[in-house]
Amino acid sequence: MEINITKLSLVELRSPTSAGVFTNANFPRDVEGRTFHLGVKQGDVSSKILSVGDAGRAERIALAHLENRTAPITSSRGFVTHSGYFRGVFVSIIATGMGTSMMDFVVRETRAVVDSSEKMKIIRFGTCGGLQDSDFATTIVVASEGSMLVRREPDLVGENNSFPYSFSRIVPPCPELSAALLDSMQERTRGLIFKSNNENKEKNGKVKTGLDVTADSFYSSQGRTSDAFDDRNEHLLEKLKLAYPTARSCQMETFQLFDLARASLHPISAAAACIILASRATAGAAGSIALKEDVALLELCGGLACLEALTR
Ligand code: R1P
Repeated sequence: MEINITKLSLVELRSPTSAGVFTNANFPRDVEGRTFHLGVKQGDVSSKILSVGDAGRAERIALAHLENRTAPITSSRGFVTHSGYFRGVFVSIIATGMGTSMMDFVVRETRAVVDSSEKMKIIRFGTCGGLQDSDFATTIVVASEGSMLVRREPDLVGENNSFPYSFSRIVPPCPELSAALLDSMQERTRGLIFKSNNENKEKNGKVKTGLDVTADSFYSSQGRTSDAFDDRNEHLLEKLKLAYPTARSCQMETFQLFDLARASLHPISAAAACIILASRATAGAAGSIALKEDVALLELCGGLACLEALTR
């Protein structure tokens, strides 16, 4: 079949989830009010949102804990919005994908379709690397101390020994929501039986608080070295720990959530927790990598804790 591409507008090609015609270049929506990237409109999304990176995690938590679910809204940009009722309260679980830009879309486009008079609560529940020697993989880190951003700065590449990374200021979570999340997380993960590291049973699934580090790359700005790129990051983790001794988790979205919640002119409360998948501090030692069965258990129990904190 021959397709005459000139008959289709570029916008139609980019927006298979929607009616296809977008207005307003400043904040594009289709004629029914759906946003350009998440494909959601007013009424689709709750003011209480659980954001997770992984689409499978979002679906598992939604299937396990939500009742009277509406059909998931899948956008062509990789977002999936699940909505339903948790203990009688309408909530949404959004598969956000990875990185600060994806979190930016989630926060701005959901804020745009939730009534501006309504206060929003957003919790991120992700996975991360562990930065403290004392933390086993499967530890859950609640970012009670806030989050800071590590950015790769191409303009700083200069002489041989230059360090092309910047460290931002710290942005705190909403203290009340973060305290509620910590409380529920401790409650819901107490007494779990893990498959891994039976000799160190008591170190698995601990809930701890600390400072989160959000990086703009999984590789360079998280200190993963490479023979294939000129990253100049061999001393990144060491510098980070010197500057931020309580840094505990390293992942890719939380800072953006906290910073947009701070900047939002219509109120958003934000908090975050992450499961340590691998310890960057004790790489190679016993307990430094989580088993997938243990992560699956923590996803469901931790997801429940997040929903409880959102709906308290
Ligand atoms: C990288 O593997 C991804 O995993 C972490 C990081 O923040 C990044 O998104 O979180 P999620 O498991 O929520 O995606």
